[in-house]
Amino acid sequence: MTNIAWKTACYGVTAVCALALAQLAAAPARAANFDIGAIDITQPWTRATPKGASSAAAYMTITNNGSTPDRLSCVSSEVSGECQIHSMTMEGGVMKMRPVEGGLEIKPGETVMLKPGGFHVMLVNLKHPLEQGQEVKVMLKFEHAGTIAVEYPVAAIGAAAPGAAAGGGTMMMQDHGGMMQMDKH
Ligand SMILES: [Cu+2]
Repeated sequence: MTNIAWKTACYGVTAVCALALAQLAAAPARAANFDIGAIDITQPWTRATPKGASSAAAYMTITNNGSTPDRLSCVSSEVSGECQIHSMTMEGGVMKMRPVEGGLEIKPGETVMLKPGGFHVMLVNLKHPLEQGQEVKVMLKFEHAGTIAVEYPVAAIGAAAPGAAAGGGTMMMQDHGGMMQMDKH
């Protein structure tokens, strides 16, 4: 494994994003689906944050089963002062994050995965660290489908995926059954 010191431009909240990309750990995971209108949200998850971190990223898979495009924005979360939808792109060897203007478009029939290294929900100005095994409630707004509260189970610090033994070849667990019961409380 290479341990790359990612550089991010995240409006002054770089610490967690950088750490999250660089660190590797196994993650517990539970799976829950959230539906509103034509929008189907699966496998929401986030990660525990190191002490002093000011932000965290949350992830999920979103499918638009409708016939019109929809747009995702983040309204609020119970653990942070603010929340935003960010994109992440590699530019000249540097990872850059920025808010998605006007919301993240999800086209009819399209599935968009928010995941490390890509789109994510950015929880800015954390009120307290996120702890593994907890759940974080976030209010999301879809322009057409409406507003929905989604619960994000908190995986280990630096986890690359929910329920995965993290690393370069990350394996996403498809099975929502017994394999995923790895939480330790
Ligand atoms: Cu971000």
